[in-house]
Amino acid sequence: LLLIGIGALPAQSQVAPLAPSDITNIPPDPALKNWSVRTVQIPMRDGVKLNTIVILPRGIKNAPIIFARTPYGAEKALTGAPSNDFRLALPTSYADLAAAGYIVVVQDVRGRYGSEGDYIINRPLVGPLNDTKVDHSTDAYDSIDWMVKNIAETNGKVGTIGVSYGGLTTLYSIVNPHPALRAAVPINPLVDGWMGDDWFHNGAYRQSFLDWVYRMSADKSSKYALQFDRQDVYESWLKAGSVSDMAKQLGVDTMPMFRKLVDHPAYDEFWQLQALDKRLGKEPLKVPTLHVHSLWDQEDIYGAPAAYAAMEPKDRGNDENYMIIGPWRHGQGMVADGSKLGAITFNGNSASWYRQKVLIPFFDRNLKGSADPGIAPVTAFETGANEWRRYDRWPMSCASGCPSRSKPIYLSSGGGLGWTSPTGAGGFSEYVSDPARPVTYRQRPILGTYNPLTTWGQWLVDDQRFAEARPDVVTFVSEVLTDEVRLAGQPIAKFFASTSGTDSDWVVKLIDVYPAEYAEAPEMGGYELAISMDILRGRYRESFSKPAPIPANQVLPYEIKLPNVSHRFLKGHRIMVQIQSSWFPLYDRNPQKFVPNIFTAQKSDYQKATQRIWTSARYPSRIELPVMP
Ligand code: PG9
Repeated sequence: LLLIGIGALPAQSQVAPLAPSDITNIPPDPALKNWSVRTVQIPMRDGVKLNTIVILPRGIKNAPIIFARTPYGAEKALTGAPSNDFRLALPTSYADLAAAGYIVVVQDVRGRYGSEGDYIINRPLVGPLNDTKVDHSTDAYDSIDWMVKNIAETNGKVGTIGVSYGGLTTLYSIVNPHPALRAAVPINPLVDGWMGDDWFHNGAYRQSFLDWVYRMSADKSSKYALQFDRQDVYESWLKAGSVSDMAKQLGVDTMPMFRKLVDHPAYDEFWQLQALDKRLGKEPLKVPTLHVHSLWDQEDIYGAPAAYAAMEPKDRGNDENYMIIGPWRHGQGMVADGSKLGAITFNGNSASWYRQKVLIPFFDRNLKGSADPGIAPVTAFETGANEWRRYDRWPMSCASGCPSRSKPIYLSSGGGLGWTSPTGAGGFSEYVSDPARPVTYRQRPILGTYNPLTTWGQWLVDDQRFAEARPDVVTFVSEVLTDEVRLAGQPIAKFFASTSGTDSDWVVKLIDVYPAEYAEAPEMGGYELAISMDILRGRYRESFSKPAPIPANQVLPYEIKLPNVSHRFLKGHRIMVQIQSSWFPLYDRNPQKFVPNIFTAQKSDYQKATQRIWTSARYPSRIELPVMP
């Protein structure tokens, strides 16, 4: 059979010639495409031209513009699935806005990607920190001015939007705003880089952004990326020593932004003058603003509520300064799926709900003159209960001046947590904090922030049982709750601690412990969900701008303002507090010996310390919880 088969093959000359190529280079018929793009170079007042991409849904006219300014590449707005349909081609948020009848404009900030000029990371406003005549406020102004005069399809009204760094440029657009700017939506903005957004939290340095510094400084379009020498960066960082040691190893130490960090470890004027909430508090409120906050924002958990609070006193009619608080990670409100974060689910797609019910109606009202959609001044997702709630202000509960009053929950020796203050004398919980074995912020292996396999965006909802199991983490837990506990505001940790060292970090975590047996979702049984946690570098306990050694072995009061919560502890759950002295390698290690600048600590400076959290009548350590009726 085989022989017959071979014998039956056609002779070579009968094979049909291959066509030169199947590639025809025929673009889709423009009539099939429901959008178009125009790239323009917009001149600024100093002659520098900014690369700007104008996205126009087909047939659009007399339409408002939604304007975003980014350091991460405006072109990336166009790198969705190649499609003749903008719903597929654009990122979800831009696609939703285009579908709602908006022209979407995305611009490279000066000095990045296609834009001319010098790039300065977080370029401050013209003034003591900026001796040029241009900043993000003037660039937004000049761009808007050009757009309303040169984009024929617009109705002359503009709204600004952006996430994170783009949230910062959005907030800058409302400082001395152009008259055509009628609405702003800063999302998870970087507002105060020292107090609680990207660079530091209460003075503890977030070294996980060292590779960000490299990417943003090495060239203008982040062509280069650096890799750590280990997949588990915990090891890379521990081997390296201080942040400066690592920076030298990676070649970041001479980059201007890194020098600024090393030269300004404390909350000096460099940071104070850039704090946008402080600045916005001094500006008139001219542009209706919707602040977007994510409860589990792993990068900028401070910014949105701080900017909202700074602007709120100017909103006399309670109808110009809005906030939405979602159950999200950084930027999750703008992406397709808001139905879950890590292991936590939200009873539907909270992100698309926000875009359709709040974001677009907010823009429609201010940019198209649509009827008042009745958006609440504050819309907050209550995690735990998984419900959206409408409030007329934020916070709803605090020590004084809010509709409800916060209530302390006390730590007790032996690991309890309860509503009555301790009566006895002398209790404490002790642990040894060893910089050679720092507590990790999540379970190892810990992948770099830019490792394609990382789940960095969800670390704030990681199950905290891994930390509870360590001898250098102390845990306090309540009885099983027989009533629900609702929180709406900012918890404040007020605790008494001593250390055998002369400097120390303190990390406080407020946790919802699920019932051990959880029939609804058995895999969640016993889950320890952190709802609010933060770090304080002890040297700043009296002043953020003037660090001072901690007197060894003295019991001292500490206060940490924890991130905002909108949460319901359900019946059958328990409330937990964990305290520890490192959160590595997200934050650099405190040597636990006072040194002038922790960035340049020597290996010999790192020492073990014995830590005590005091829990007596004299030292009633507690968390002030923003409880609701
Ligand atoms: N949160 C980001 C960032 C800004 C500045 C420094 C480091 C990170 C961002 O997403 O833009």
